[in-house]
Amino acid sequence: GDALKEKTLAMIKPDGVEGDYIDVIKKTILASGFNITQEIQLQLNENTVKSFYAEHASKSFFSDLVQYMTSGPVLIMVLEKANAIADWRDLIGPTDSNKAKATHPKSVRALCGLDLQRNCVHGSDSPQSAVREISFFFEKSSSGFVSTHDEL
Ligand code: DGI
Repeated sequence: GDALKEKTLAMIKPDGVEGDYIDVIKKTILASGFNITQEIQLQLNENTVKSFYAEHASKSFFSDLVQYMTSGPVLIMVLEKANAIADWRDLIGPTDSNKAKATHPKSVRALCGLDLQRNCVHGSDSPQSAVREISFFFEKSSSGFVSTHDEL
């Protein structure tokens, strides 16, 4: 029932949108039993990406990550089902798309990702991250959920 349902944040990153993978990824999501309860297409700006990925601010790849994530539009979705957080992480596969191709050939990153950085999709990695990331992009209003960012 509803009480067992969990929400996670999914994102189709710029390489996934650019590569025309939105339809196939959404079909995979729905065929795997998730409901897409919210979605919005956004062009992220530098400050938004820096804040979203704040935990990686000290990493050597941070500036590349910010440049990549602002290079084109993204599609952000809230996915809902029982065990949504772990199941979406399983479905997308390892961070490195090349590793995904080798070890998880049916995963989304194996099918749509290009390399370690351009891995086509995001998924929240824990219940804490899911709550933070969903409220980063969406807030509840009298008319339901609304985006906290400007739609494209
Ligand atoms: O939760 P994930 O997206 O699987 O991975 P993460 O939170 O460790 O890293 C966030 C994103 O940063 C990841 O999707 C791609 C990028 N990234 C991670 N490690 C590296 C990286 N990019 C580069 N260029 N080099 C890395 O070592």
